[in-house]
Amino acid sequence: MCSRLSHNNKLHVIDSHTGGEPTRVVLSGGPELGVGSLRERLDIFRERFDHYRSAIVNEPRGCDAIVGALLCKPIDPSATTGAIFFNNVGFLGMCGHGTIGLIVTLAHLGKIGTGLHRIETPVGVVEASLHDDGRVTVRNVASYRSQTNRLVEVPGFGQVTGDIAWGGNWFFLSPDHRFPLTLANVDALTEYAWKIRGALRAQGITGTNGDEIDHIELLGAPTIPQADSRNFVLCPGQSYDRSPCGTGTSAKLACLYASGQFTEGQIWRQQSITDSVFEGSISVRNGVVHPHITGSAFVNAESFLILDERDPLRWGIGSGLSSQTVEALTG
Ligand code: PYC
Repeated sequence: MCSRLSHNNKLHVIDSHTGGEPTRVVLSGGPELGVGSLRERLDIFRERFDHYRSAIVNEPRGCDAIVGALLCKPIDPSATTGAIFFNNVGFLGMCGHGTIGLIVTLAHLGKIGTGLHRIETPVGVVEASLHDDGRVTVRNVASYRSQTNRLVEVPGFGQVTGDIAWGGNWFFLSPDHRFPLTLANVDALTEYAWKIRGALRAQGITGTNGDEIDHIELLGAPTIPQADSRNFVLCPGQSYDRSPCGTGTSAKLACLYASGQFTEGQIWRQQSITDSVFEGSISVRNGVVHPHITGSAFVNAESFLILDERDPLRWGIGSGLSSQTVEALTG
């Protein structure tokens, strides 16, 4: 049978996981997004090439938990690379576990060594240090709490209180939940967190500038002695973060700092629902908090994704795109 695959139908990817949460780095074969700012390139990706996002992370090649990272040429010459992060339903401003996975992937390829690296993202430049022991510390974007003890009326659950904070994504952080934060309760936690998210949207409760709060972080006591807290984070596509969530841990650190419970020099150990742990600390300049998140990632696959023109599901299940629509979008 003759093959109808051309060079453009293949994407070279490397998969890794950071504390259980998968990252798929696209090295080549992704959409051509031009040379604008990372924010402009993200807009082009979203408006014209969303089918690539779906093809890369959705079934049948991916799963709901995978975060994709498209490598882009950075504008800032001091940056090692640019990266646009995306998931099963859309795009992320920043991704902590994904940045750790990206750094470990670049090291696996021999493209970087230990030391400090700058990564340009649509929400700003983040710095990441690769340590001798293979761990990575991400110095995240400036993070802050925008609302404290905000009440939301959640259908079926009543009033729930939480803080609203930015850690590179918007989070509603709440210690209010009826279910122990264990893997056995993932379905109940998912349903509860999803209802909180819906209630926030319905009641017009947003981040700064009306941004949607699309991550829900439930917090509780740790179950391992080396941790300070355990979390369950529900991501925008209704999948839970297997890692302690880099941006979620950043949002938590911003809240702790704002309430005077955490300062420079301290370490916060955040346990995830799968028991992986991130270490967090902060640096503060003129009142602006930058969280530093340390974790480990492991490369677990290197492959080519094949977009076979004969495959009716080549753009992923749920992309909702016919091949005619894709042709119209891409010209
Ligand atoms: O680690 O920041 C993170 C993250 C966001 C969504 C999934 N992981």
